[in-house]
Amino acid sequence: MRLKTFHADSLAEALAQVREQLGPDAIIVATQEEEGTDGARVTAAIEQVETPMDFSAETTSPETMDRLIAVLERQGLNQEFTDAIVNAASEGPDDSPENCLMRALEATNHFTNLETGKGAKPKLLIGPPGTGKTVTCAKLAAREALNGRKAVVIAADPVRLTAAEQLAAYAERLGVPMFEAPNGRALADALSRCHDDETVFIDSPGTNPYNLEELAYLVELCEATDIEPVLVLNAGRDADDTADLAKAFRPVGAKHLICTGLDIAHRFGALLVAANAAGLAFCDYSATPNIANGLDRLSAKTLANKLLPSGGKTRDPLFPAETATKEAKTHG
Ligand SMILES: Nc1nc2c(ncn2[C@@H]2O[C@H](COP(=O)(O)OP(=O)(O)O)[C@@H](O)[C@H]2O)c(=O)[nH]1
Ligand SMILES: [Mg+2]
Repeated sequence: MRLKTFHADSLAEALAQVREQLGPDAIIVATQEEEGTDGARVTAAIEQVETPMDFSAETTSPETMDRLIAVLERQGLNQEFTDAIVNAASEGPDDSPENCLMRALEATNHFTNLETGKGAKPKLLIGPPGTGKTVTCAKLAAREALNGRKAVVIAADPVRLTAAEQLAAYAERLGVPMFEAPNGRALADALSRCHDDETVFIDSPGTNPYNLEELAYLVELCEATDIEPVLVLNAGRDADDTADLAKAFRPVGAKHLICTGLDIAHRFGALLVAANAAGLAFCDYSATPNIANGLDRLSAKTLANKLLPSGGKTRDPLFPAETATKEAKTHG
């Protein structure tokens, strides 16, 4: 059985698409008028012709698909992106729900590493106020230091407020050099004093991306020198709001997204929708305010595990005590 969802301006058009793409034998599983629009959504299923020797024709089982749909519905994704994941997951072969979800996430998102070390571009952390930019800056520098590499931090704040002091305190504890740069020219000057083997992490002020003057300051920093902006967004907002924010930051040119606050939210769909809407690749995530080991790579596998916790069976390295307690309760 293969499931597929179709969107169209009317129910009749969606049904016509079903017939055209899946043929006359397709079974209509669900139809839905789309809220607030004249559009319609139709989910249809088709029995696959049995070809026992052709394993590539295997598809995800209806039980697995039901579990995935139920999980995704709780994640605060919007309908369009839920459908994209469901369609990708239904492409089989059948596997555990975690693996099907992982494959679907890989097919619908980009996952990458933030390049650091010799020759890597300086990273400028941008985002709305309070998403964890300053702390993330310190975490990135700490990770370099823990891996035996050199890091430098720069506070690029036009008005020297407490933010620079916060970063200075982290830099001192980490033993990494820190500069202050209140404008593009000062940033270019500070960067010219850094060495090729030092990865530079630049903290920026909390920015309201709907305020063009604030956004222009970030663009000025990026134009002053060859740096790589990285968007920092926290979990816990509404999907469309998070997507609007991510899109509003697009003029700055970030290609990577660091997700924070995964320990204080239960729904991560908004981050998926935002990354997709703004064409951003997931790189690292944070689920702790702690600086040391405060970031981890956000792979499709990690994200699938976050979206689909397997009832305490999989030990989350970030919450070992919690999962251990759950297991003890289950077995004891
Ligand atoms: N629980 C938790 N707190 C975080 C995380 N990331 C940042 N914080 C906290 O969020 C607050 C704001 O962080 P800060 O870096 O100052 O945000 P900024 O305004 O974007 O620079 C601080 O109290 C951080 O310790 C996270 O992943 N989990
Ligand atoms: Mg800050």
